Amino acid sequence: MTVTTTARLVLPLLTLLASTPLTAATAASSAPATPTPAKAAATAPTGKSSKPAKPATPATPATPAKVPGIHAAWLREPPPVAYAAALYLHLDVGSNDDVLVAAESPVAAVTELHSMKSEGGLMEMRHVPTLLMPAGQRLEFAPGGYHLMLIQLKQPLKAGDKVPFTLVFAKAGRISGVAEVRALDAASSTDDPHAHHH
Ligand SMILES: [Cu+2]
Repeated sequence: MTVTTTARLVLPLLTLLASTPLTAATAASSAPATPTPAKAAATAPTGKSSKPAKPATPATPATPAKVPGIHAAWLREPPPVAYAAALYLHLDVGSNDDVLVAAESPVAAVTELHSMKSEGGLMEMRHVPTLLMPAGQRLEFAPGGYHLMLIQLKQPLKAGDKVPFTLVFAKAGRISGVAEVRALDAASSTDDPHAHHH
């Protein structure tokens, strides 16, 4: 069971490691995820009891697991005829490792997770089906790196509009956010490959 889970996570992890633009603000605390308590001796000595039998420890729930948090989500106002637009955000992963498995937005027919990197002088975008989210980290989806690709926009998006979207995690489930559409300024318009057809 553990093995298959690990195997399932390895691929996205490699994807994560291979793509540098996604910066994790927090240094990875490489503490083992599940500290294994020393196992009690298999055979309890019958003679002397080392500890008084205690009633089961009351279920003091540890601090509730922190779910992923979405911050500072935005996208650049796309040209009126744009087919697609890139949405950026910061993501605090929460207290569990998780895997981002899907994204949705009502303003687009399809929403995909994309990576972007420069290859031979060209910015190349890739569809990333799933992405490992290491516990406790803040991941930055920013221009030039990871983004949510809103494909086949159903409506024009204007500066000031709020665009609802949802990220779907393997463990945490659906987490929704709202991205603000920011004005397309001349300085940044030329470096945005999303301004053109996908
Ligand atoms: Cu894209």
